[in-house]
Amino acid sequence: MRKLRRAISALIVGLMLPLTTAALAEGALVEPTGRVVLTVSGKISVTNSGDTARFDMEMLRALPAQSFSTTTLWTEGVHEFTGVPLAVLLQELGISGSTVDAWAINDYLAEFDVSELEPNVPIIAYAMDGQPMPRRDKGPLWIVYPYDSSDHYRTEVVYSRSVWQLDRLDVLE
Ligand SMILES: Nc1nc2c(c(=O)[nH]1)N[C@H]1C(S)=C(S)[C@@H](COP(=O)(O)O)O[C@H]1N2
Ligand SMILES: [Mo]
Repeated sequence: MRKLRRAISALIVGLMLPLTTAALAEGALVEPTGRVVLTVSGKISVTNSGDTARFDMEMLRALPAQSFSTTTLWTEGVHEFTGVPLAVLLQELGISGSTVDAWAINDYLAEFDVSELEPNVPIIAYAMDGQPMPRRDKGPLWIVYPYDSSDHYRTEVVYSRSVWQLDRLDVLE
């Protein structure tokens, strides 16, 4: 009898530990205090608002940042863009899907293959030349590639993935 009880206790502890660890990991994302600029839904394990992860600008700026200078088809001259790499953001959220839909404020949609993402390209840019981008200048969030650095970034597919006024990501199977 005592043996059985010990076995059950061990079983309960064994079951509880991973649950506790998962709960802690899921609680890791702070709540937005400013205006929400990006909502991530779908197959993510880190959330702060029901099944979604909502970010204000401050939360995005707190993630590892990447900057590069490039021209774009849609701006004049060379500009420095700063943001969080899409791959880094997805990793922070513990995604399990393989496709990501990126939606703009006007419901424009572009699809990304997670396996094709480079560690630092593209970025979800939140600043151009160190300044926030207003909506009329493709902001506040714009998926940007270093177009000048390689032919591979000067293709119609990459252009179509250069979603400006990004406001939602949805992680799919
Ligand atoms: N928010 C948003 N981003 C967008 C688009 C759009 O319509 N809305 N068009 C995409 C496509 S298909 C391309 S080729 C490029 C260039 O769009 P343009 O032809 O309007 O310059 O921006 C991409 N990013
Ligand atoms: Mo396009």
